[in-house]
Amino acid sequence: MKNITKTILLAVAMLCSVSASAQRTSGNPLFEGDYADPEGIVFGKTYWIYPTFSAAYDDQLHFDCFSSKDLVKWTKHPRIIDATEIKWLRRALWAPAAIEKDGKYYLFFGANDVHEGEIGGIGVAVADNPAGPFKDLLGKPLIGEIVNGAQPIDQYVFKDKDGTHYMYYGGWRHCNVVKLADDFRSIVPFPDGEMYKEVTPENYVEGPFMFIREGKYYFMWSEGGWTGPDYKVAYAIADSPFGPFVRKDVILQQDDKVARGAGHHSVVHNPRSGKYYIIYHRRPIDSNKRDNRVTCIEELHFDAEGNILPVVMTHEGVRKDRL
Ligand code: FUB
Repeated sequence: MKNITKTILLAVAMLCSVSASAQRTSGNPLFEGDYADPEGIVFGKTYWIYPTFSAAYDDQLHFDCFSSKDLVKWTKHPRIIDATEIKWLRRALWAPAAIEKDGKYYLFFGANDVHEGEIGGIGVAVADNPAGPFKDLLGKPLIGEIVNGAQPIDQYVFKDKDGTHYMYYGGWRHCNVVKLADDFRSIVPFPDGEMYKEVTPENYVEGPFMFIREGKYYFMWSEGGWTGPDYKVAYAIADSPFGPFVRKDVILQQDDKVARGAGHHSVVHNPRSGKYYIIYHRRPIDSNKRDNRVTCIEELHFDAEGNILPVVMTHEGVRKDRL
């Protein structure tokens, strides 16, 4: 009897320690459900992730978002905006990009998988809270035309060192940068009068992202096809937000032991711990379903010269890291 009790106690202790250690890392995926194109951002002491709801185009009519204090425990905020608010949305609500300005939260998004002559493109919504509810700011696209061959999707809004807001965007293998007006209601000309500058790097397909580290501009993007296994993330380092963006290397790609179709990412930085994280989507190794894309996280490492080291995809994710 004594031995049985001892065995039971040992088993309980082992279970407790497994669950305690499981809580020490985020695990991958970070949360349940098919979510792609995750845009991570820090607002105050909270991490936020704004992803695409990954489903058939006709069913992509809303966004959910997620928040966390420590990267491990995530809270879902359902339906932060949907088709009842964006009157011109028909389908394919894609790749949100959030930014805070003057106490308001702005959510840029792509809608309708727009082609020449159709209504759709990049829109913008605003809220008093990062979890919404977001209101369509314009009631129409901010950019609805196809310029330099770039489909108006996959925008990333970047605040430069001098406070200027630029928006990088583009699908179909072309990337443009535009300058946003102070109220985010329009785009304004660059000093040379141009409205759109093409900054497409070699092999670029979609999903641009930018961050500054130690004074350098890290420009990143996705290559390959998002529906297949060969999706990947590459990057360049530049001295200016306009490039030139000379492709350095691929840093994230499929791993036959872990997952395929890894790409469309973002990067968050914790200024307190100094750590950088890449948040990206991938398709589980045992899945061939196009929309079975899940949101994952890994720590991003740099070498002494500032180059980004290849990302190792894991099932464990990252450890707790409070802001
Ligand atoms: O999720 C919809 C589309 O898939 C995105 O806009 C692309 O970047 C690709 O990830």
